[in-house]
Amino acid sequence: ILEKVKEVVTPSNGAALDGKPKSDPASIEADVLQNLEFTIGAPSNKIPNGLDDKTVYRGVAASVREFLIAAFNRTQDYWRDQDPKFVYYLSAEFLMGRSLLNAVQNLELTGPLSEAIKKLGYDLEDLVDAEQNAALGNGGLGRLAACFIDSMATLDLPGWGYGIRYKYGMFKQAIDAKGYQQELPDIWLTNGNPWEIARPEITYKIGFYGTVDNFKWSPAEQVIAKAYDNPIPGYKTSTVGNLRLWEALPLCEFDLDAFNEGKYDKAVEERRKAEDISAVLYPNDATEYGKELRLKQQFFFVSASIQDVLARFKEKHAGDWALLPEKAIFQMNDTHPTIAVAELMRLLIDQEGLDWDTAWGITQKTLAFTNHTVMPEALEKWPVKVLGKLLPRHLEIIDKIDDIWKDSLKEKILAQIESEPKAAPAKAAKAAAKDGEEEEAEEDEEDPVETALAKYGIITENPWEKDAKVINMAYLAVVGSKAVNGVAAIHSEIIKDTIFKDFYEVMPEKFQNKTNGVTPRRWLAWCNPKLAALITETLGTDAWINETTLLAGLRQYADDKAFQAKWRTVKHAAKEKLSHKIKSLMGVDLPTDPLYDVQIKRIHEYKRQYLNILSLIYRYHQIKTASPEEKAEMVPRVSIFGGKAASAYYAAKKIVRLINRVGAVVNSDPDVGDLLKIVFVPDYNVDLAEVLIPGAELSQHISTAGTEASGTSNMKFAMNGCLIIGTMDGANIEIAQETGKENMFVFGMDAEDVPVWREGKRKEWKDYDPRFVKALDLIKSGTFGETEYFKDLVESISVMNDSNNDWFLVAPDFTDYMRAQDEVDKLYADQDEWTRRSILYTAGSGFFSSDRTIDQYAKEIWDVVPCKQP
Ligand code: F58
Repeated sequence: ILEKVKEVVTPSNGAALDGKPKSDPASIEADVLQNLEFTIGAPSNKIPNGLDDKTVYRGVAASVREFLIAAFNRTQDYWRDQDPKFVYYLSAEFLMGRSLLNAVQNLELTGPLSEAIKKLGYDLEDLVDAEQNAALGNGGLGRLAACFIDSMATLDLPGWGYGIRYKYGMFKQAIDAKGYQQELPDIWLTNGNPWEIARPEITYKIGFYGTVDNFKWSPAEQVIAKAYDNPIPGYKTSTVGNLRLWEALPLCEFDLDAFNEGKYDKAVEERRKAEDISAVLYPNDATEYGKELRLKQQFFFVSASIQDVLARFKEKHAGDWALLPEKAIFQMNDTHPTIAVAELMRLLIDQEGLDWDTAWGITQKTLAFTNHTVMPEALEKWPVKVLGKLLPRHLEIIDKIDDIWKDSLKEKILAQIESEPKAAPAKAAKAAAKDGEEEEAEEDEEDPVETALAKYGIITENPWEKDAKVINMAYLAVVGSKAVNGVAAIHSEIIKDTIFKDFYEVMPEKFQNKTNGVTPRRWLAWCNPKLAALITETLGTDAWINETTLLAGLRQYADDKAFQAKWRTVKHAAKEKLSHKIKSLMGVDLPTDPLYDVQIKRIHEYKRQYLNILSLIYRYHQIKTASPEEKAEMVPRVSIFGGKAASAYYAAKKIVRLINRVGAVVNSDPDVGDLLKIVFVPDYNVDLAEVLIPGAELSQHISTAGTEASGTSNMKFAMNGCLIIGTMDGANIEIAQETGKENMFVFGMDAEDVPVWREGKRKEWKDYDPRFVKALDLIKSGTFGETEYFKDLVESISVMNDSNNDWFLVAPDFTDYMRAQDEVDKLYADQDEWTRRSILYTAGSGFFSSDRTIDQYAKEIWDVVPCKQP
């Protein structure tokens, strides 16, 4: 019987029995055929060449999955046996994109697999397009998490990602005929997900609501978290890491009694309520219900993940809790997982019986926190009312953490005040004397100790609601963590000066910088194969794919005319691919001679797509009014936009519409011809980025200085030899350092001047650039239609009053932006110089590999070392 079973269930390449699948083309071909027939159940009369690409993709994915699982099992067995310290990357988002090509490339199977697929009558490239995008993330933060787990595996670092297996990921964006953004659900799991392994045996109970009696929490509602593992292959290593995502399920699947009473809704109510938790990526939080659901999601995945880690720890080290910080570190990706501080405390105290101090000591060594933004709306503050209702025991714990934390500061603060020169001791004495008295109206008359303590409060007054308190989750994370980091050098400085100023002053040692990075596998080697091949040929090795600092070796060829010509040829091929992609998606014909200028990122006022489109409106006006001679001098340009606006973000949605309206007018104007094309590519996502980035020649990273924490697409563009026009913001600054500031089109106010401007000059400034005024006039006069609709958008940057204040400095930065754009045009006319710079961008991009970032996290925060199978 066993022999028979082996015959039937063993993949023909012998994966399951020998532990290592056979990777020659013939074995892979046989295995794909077997998977098509037995795993997918494709009609046998159509195998091999009567099938559609989607079906063949599923058969191929099933085969690649065998390779992944074989190596995954070996890695995880080895790690279990070696018991190294692990990092657990807690993130509400992992924006993975597609997996097939990445897995095949990382596993070094591309050659034999392509050959096998060809023999079957198909093409690997076509199959790649049949895969759904795994879009379990909003933007940069989620994609960063995906790059990080790729690097962790490549560096053999014992580590797992932990998150939520959303049923619906990031909404799909459609642009309707009038230019409006429409949101459609992202139903990505319909055809199954071959890259995951369901673990019905790995489940945890997660409680909500209920009461606390003498520190004992009795939840009123419970759901099950079920694990799904997603193997993450490293490159040039046998290590395959893991991304474990949780699905929410009901304790009781179906209430048969209710059903028998004819109450179908009630019979499935519990299931529906539970499934809501892992249903949608960041549900609308405009309503009370939405808010609570979001907190539920956060607690759900955090609790399941910590319970999971503690369960494994207990298997090995039962009772030896002091060892936990030597075996595990949780990195909290922004504030979304920060309920972990209270949950780890609860599990250690209530479940494992540790005393408060021991638990707190362990917690503070086992958690670390990354901040990704200084935008106040994105720094989560949960109303005490909401959190206390959903997680009453956690509120108690947070309350106590807050008290102990403030108490611990009292002495330090008093000492600080006393050590301040002259006036300070008097103040302190006055404060001491006043103890217990009512506060004076005047601020400098207040008790300085109390005043100082108030600003450290984790639980504070709600600025938007009287007599209501909120929990500042970022503060909770800072207090509960061993390290806090920003994501680019400037950002890490800004957080020390602004949002965490007071915390930095009392514990400077906690604050670090970890400049973001991106995986050079997906974002150069795999998405731009021709450029990658040229780099490998030039450097004489492909070792740069893991050692990106080797890219610096390209510098010596930057002036070499023959090399420049080769570089231009491969860059042009990527442009052609992009042009084809846009043709197939939108039916628009784009010429490939003009400069390809790309701005792709979430649509946000601070990212200033508005500035870009205004300059294009002016460019359009110039074309319309130019003489034939002047036209002949102009540098033709294709401007490509892409990005999603949050569904409730009114201004961002108007900007999307404006771009689309301007595009419609410009592209159909016969006076313009090929001098300017403006396209908005709908549904910007990871797989589009993989075509847009290699094809771009200029990319725009033009946020108001001090607002973009880092940016990561800027790094991807730089790696692919795309020049940057940008402000001195986020990682642009470091990219300028690495590639030479003189090679970047830098413009605009810098981060120090922006607050000064906002405070002062803005009020009396009237010095609008005539070109800016002209561009706005064209919108106002109806050139692009919908004057009424665009009215408030126009006024938001041109009429100063209480609601309009051009907070992101579109008007004052416009003139310098136009100067930088003129420089762009001028330089593009000099193709040798342009190409030289392009080469220098790639050569200077080595620092921006996420391998470097992760290596720094591992050494400077996590204390996790590589653990590679011999
Ligand atoms: C981004 N944040 C930063 N947040 O804006 C960007 O500068 C940085 O490079 C990147 O993180 C990685 O560090 C970001 O993407 C989000 O997507 C939020 C997720 C939760 C809802 C609100 C947006």
